Parts: sequence; structure tokens; C-alpha cells
Amino acid sequence: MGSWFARSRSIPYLLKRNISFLHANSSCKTLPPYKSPHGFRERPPASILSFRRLESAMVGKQAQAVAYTDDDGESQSIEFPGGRVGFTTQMEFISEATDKRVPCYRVLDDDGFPIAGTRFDQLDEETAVRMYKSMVSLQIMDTIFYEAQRQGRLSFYLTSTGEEAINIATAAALSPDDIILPQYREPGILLWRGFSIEEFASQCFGTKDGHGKGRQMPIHYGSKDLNFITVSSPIATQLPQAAGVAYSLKMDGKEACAVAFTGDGGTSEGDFHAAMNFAAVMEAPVLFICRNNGWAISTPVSEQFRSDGVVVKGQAYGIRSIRVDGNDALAVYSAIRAARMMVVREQKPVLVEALTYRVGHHSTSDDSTKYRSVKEIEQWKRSRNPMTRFRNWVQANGWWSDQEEAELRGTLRNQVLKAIQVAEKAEKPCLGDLFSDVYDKLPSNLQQQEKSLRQTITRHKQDFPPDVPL
Ligand SMILES: Cc1ncc(C[n+]2csc(CCOP(=O)(O)OP(=O)(O)O)c2C)c(N)n1
Ligand SMILES: [Mg+2]
Repeated sequence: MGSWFARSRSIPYLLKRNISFLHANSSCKTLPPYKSPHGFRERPPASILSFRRLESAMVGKQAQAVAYTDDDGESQSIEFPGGRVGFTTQMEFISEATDKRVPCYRVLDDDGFPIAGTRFDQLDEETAVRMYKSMVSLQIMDTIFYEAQRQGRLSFYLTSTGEEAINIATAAALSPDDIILPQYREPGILLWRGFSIEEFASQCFGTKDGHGKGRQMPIHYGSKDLNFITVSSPIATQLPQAAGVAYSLKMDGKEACAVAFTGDGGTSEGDFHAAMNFAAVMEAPVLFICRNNGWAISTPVSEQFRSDGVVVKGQAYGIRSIRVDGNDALAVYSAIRAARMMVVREQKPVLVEALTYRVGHHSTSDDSTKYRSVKEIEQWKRSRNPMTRFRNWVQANGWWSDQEEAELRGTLRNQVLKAIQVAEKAEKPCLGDLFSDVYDKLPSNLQQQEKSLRQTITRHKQDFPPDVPL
């Protein structure tokens, strides 16, 4: 049985406990002021000034202001637009790096044993088992859909392998009313909210029942009923939209937030920065979650940014932030619960950076062994597997057994295979659907395009899929 500390979930308590978010307003310590030999406040002698100049050419580890004071020992400061700022006699640049990287909050060790002294939100048996089953569903769906693509039955696919804990533990920690603005590697949220395997298959195979009616590539899921905005291919576009969605929730007085996902690569887009600033200034209740999985297709994080990852960017924008072990379902669950509560109660954004590893290829259009070693991939798959860690914990609690595992995997495998077989044979959306659902009345240019397309199909029937009703 894991030793946990169930605690009251009040905001003041959360702020004091081990999950301590990086505060936007950190206090700045001051060194003793320069004192003239006469006791008057005055400019220091030139020799000291030049010494200080030389000294200040070296960049300090941290900005430590040497403030100067007035006769009463008060620090000199004035009100600038934006707030009161103290003065310093020392010309010192803020360092580009700190000695220590921001630590990563975790609950379970690599083998799934709770680390002594770690505090986290207690999970009841029902939720824990449901979480684990959902992770297995996601894994099995990914494996079979991926194989189907390799067999040429699907045009494209993208797995969440290695990121099952972020997907499912986040979903479990949120409210169904929270509006999700995904990047594309978050189908587990939909799964948790009740999107069926059959619905995933319909979208991927572009059937007439599929969301989007075959007008999008596979994996571009969406569901209005489940508050999941449709995936869009251009990365990071969802982030400024999330700030807007959040602001509208705020105006309507809703007890819900927007939850926006991005990958590490997505943070290099201008949209990421616009979104963070907009959300901070407008105090929009949006929870930004960055899945930092080490890679943006073939670009490693070392070529993506020189900051200490993504978490530190929160403070630059005035946004509270935390770094969490994304392969630790319990840590993700606790951190997201706490973050969501802050976002909704305080009506302000929060940034969560979840450290993880993309075990699969970027997508079926990628072969990641061309730019990273198989050894590295295998190490993450075996020793830092988020599912094995969580399963060990659930099983140690006596809530899961090897027999249940075998039964679940067998049932799910059959369900996914059947869903694929049905979707493959299902009727395709009709040609007219290509032009519907955007405008109330079809504009003349689209009417012209539809006419031209139909004429082309009549002339070259053999080049068009025979199963698309005209
Ligand atoms: C605006 C834009 N630029 C480039 C691409 C091509 N592209 C698709 S995914 C991707 C990498 C994204 O990496 P990351 O944000 O780390 O997400 P991950 O795939 O690791 O989950 C790129 C560059 C795109 N889809 N949109
Ligand atoms: Mg990435």
C-alpha cells in the first residue's frame, strides 16, 4: 500500500505544500548599500565606481541588487509605469542561467514505489483502476492503428507511446466542463471523456459517421459534446485561441478553464509567446500544459531552446509554473489538480511543464532511428515506462492482478480490431460534404469549384475512389 498523505485541498494549503509553483513575483534580495565615509548618501568615489564597473562586466549568477538608501535607511525607488522599482549602484546583468535547474515534482520512483515524504492527492481504487485501464486502451489502440497504417489500410497515424500518463492523468484531474485545446498527441483525454474506439476508427478511416466527415487527416479528432476542440495541424495555433476561450469562460462566470497543450517544439512558435502574454495580462483562466518529450520531429530540445526548458518561461510572462515528471501518473494527477484549482479559483493562467520522452516515431511519416539511437529509445521504453510504474503502484495496492491484465488486453484487442474492420467497410461521406458545414449559403466561388470537381470526376472516373457517393 502506498504511503500517501491525503491533505485538505484548499488553495493556501496547496501553495505551502510540496507542490510549490514558481511564483511570478519572487522577492529580490539586496546586498548592503554603499555607505560614504561621511554618512551622507553620495556617489561612491571614482576608484570604487571603476572597480564596480569592472566587477559588473562579469555577469552575476543571479541579479543581486546593491540598492542605495536615503538618510533613513530606506531603499531608493520610484514609481515607473508598471510599478515601483528600486535603484542599485551595481551594474550587473541577470545571468542567462542559474546554477540549479528547476527540479521536477515526482511521487513514484522509477519502479512505481512512492518516494518517502512525497505528498500527493489520494486516488481512490475506482479512479486509479479506471486510469490504468484507459492507459492500456490508449496503448492498444495506438499499436493496432499504427500497424494498420503500416499495412496500407490507413493513410497516416501518430501514437502517444511514452506519454500515456500525461494523457490520462491530466484527463482524470480535470473537470469535464474544462475546454481542451489539444496539439495532437492527446487522444487519451477524449478516451477518458467517453470518445469510443469506434469513433476514433471512424475519424481515422474518414467514414460518413466520423467527426469531420473525412475532410481532415487521421488523428484530427474533435468533439463538441466532450469539450474537445478539433486538432489543427499548424502547431501552436491553439494556444492564443485558448487564451480567448478562457477569457470568454471568465466573462460568462463559468467554473471551468481552458486547457491548452503544446509540445516542446510548439513553444518556439510566436503563438506560444503571444498566448502566454495575453493570458497573463488578461488574467485568463487557462492551463498551459507543455509535453516536453525531448523531440520536435528530429529536432532535439538542445536545438530548440537554451533556457532551462519551458517551465522558466512562465515567470518571464508573470505566470505561475511547475515542472512535473510526465511519466509519473500520480505526480501529473496531483500537479494538474492543484494547477486547475488555482486557475479556476484565482482566474489566472498556470503553466505546467511535463518532462517525458516520445518513445514512438513522430508519426508514420517519420523514422526516428535516423536521428536518435535505438538504445536511448529502449532505455525509456523499459526503465522509465509510465505505464509499468503506475501499474506497479496500482497492483501493490491490491487493486489489479495479472489475470485482469490479460483479460483486459484480450478484450480491447478484439474491440479495436473489430472497430477497424467496421470502419474500413463503412460508407464514405458524400462528395457534397466537402463543401458543407462552413458557410450558411455556399459562396459562388465554392459553387464553381464543386461544379468543376464533378465535371472532372465524370471525365476521369477511374482516378477517383469508387466508394465515395457522388
Ligand atoms: C506551424 C507549423 N510548423 C511546422 C509544422 C510541422 N511540424 C509538425 S509536428 C512538428 C514538431 C512539433 O514538435 P513538438 O511541439 O515537440 O510536439 P511533439 O510532436 O513532440 O508531440 C512540426 C515542426 C507544423 N505542423 N506547423
Ligand atoms: Mg516534442
